[in-house]
Amino acid sequence: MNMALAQRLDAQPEIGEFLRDVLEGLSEQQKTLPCKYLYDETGSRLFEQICELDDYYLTRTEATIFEENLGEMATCIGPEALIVEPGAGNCEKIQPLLEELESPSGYMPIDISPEILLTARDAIKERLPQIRVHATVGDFTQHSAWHALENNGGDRRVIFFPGSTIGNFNPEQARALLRNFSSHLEAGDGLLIGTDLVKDSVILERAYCDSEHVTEAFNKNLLVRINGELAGDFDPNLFAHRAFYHPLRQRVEMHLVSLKDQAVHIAGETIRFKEGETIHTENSHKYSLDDFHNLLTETGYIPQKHWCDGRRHYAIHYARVS
Ligand code: AVJ
Repeated sequence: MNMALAQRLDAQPEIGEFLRDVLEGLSEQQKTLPCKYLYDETGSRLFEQICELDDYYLTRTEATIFEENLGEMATCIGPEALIVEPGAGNCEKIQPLLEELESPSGYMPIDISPEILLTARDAIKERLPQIRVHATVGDFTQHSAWHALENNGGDRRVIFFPGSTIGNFNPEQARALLRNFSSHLEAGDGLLIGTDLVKDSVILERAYCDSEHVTEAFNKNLLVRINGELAGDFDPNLFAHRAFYHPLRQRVEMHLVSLKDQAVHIAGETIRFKEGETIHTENSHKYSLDDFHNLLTETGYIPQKHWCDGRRHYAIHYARVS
């Protein structure tokens, strides 16, 4: 970022984190935008639509693994656990497990989207009125989002982190995040986590470049959001959605490709794009069972058990804090 802009941002902290992150990301050599900003209200709804797509096997496969193994998972977790769900979104995935668990002591969803989270909290209160729900609005990668957990002394805590959300983090960040999770837990507490597995790149690419173009709309919504919230003038039609599997990095990368040389303005700043230049908007890392097992062991856990679908496309792991 140039000095003048850095100084302006420092002088006006109220411009906000979103603008700062956007201008910083777009001034890098490989332009990039943090993927957490994909999930505003529209983005969260588009992501829910992605989960229904035939091409997007992840959500459906994970749901099947849950359905088939709920009993075993509940046994691993044990009675009277407080379930904490970072990035809970619509809080739908946890419900069958909450019903299966023996007298869970509570449920604590954490999410950056207050609209979705508060609707979800009400839905849970209706379906499972006996369960204490503490919804926390916040970014679970920030320390402040975890404050509520500190007042929950006695209970055994289990972090529920489904959906392959861990895939959004590069290996170094994933290590930091898992360590951060275990730092909020005590020995014997648990982690139930879903990971997408390494597989044929055709299947992977179809999941992120779906034939109904919902992922394209999801990706471009980031530009629409910048236009609306930060006085940007992106023309989403002048960018193309691109998603590809990078076998060495073991991840699907999502980009927006500029279709011509162009200049875009955001909050008075000018950002230039060359034809073919991309904004890197998301990573979705894929793991082998061994990779993930090692990652858990390195970050303070003892893997207890994992469950896969028949095609070995996806895995759910249960680990205890060591
Ligand atoms: C929410 C991170 C699991 O990486 O599969 C789906 C997000 N992006 N399609 C994923 C996503 C494009 C998704 N996660």
